[in-house]
Amino acid sequence: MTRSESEELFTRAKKVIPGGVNSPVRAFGSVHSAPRFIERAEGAYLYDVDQNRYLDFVGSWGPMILGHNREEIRQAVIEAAQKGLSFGAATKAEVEMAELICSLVPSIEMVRMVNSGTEAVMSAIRAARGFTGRNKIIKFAGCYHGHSDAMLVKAGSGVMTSGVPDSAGVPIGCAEDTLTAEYNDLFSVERLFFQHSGEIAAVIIEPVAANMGVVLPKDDFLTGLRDLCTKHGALLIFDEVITGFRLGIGGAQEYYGVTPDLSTFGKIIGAGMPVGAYGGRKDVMELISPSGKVYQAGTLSGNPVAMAAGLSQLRFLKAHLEVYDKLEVLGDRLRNGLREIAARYDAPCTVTGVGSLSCLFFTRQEVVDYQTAKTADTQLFQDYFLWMLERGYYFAPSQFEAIFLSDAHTKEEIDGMLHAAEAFWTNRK
Ligand code: KE4
Repeated sequence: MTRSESEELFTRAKKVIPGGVNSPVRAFGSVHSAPRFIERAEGAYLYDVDQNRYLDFVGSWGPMILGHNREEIRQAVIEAAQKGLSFGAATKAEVEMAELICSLVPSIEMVRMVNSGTEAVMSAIRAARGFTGRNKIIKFAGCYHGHSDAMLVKAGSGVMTSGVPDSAGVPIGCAEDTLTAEYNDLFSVERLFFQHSGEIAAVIIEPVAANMGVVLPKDDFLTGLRDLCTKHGALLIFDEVITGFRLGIGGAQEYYGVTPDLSTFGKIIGAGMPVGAYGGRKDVMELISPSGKVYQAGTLSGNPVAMAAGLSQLRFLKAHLEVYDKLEVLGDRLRNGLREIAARYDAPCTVTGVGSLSCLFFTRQEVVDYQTAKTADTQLFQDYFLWMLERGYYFAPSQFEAIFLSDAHTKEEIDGMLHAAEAFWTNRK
């Protein structure tokens, strides 16, 4: 594969954009390579500026559940754009989007559109703090909820239960109200509720963690969180920016049968356009300005072109629920195929996932939380990633991300990828 145009663009980019990219993971830093600059995408494929074609297992990190450049969605965007790009005023499309989300996700009684998952999480946390009058938030090690200050926090030292900044520029004052628990460890949550009784506004979790690789909730973990939040008067926030409308039309909360008080969304509801949303209980959401005392705003929130894209994708999914059955079949084919290869070659791999979300961890350990996820051999991941990229398979350039499938992928393409994956191990013997 030639890379000259991508390499030239990356050289130029690094002079005028921090790290040469507008989001860090795109820089290919953790695989010690240079990013491929993508020119266009169609169905399940990406095409880079050097005319290389890749089968895409990132899907723009989640939005492209129906594949790239879907005709219905492109036409909806063009039609909306012909009427103008933004009015800064109320539009019908925003009402239709809110009504559709409320109809598809039973826990959502009211919803506010924003422009990213980060903004959705930041706003949901402010709503929880405003509703409860409490300051502290519990998050989980390994879960990512966007880059708002309160979420860029890691666990303090053993004795300290308060958070410490996980990024420069985050004041300790923003971090100390964020507490960190361990995924799939209800006791680590119960202990924080005991230590900070009456102080915890909310627990926020990715109901299926997809930012430390993919880690599934153990039986009763999510119901246990639900019970603890109810018992202690805290709100349960499901960050469904990835899982929303991906695990099913009702997201992870429908798939696992657990009802959060608030949920955050992004990605799929924008179909690739910049969209986020947060919503849930009416008694909480009515506190959001202008109906209540919790301020939140946005120039482009509910943008008509973005709404047209998101409405088109959600309406298609609602009308074609069989897409989720297909994604389950394709996901099982991918996961079982990778497991069979690992068994044949005694490869140090663990495969996780559900539906169209998967992860190939390069570790023999069962991965149930951040500590076990971190046992993965990232050098081996890098070798595998580059082997697959050179053969036209585009995965997330980090061990701690997800493999995303779409309605545009086929069994034959999954099998082709598995063939290349097997060759990686044959070649290493
Ligand atoms: P955005 O602000 O990037 O739209 O959403 C933040 C966010 C919130 N919650 C969850 C569960 C998320 O996964 C994300 C963002 N996901 C990453 C992929 N792991 C976005 C990719 C990137 O940062 O470039």
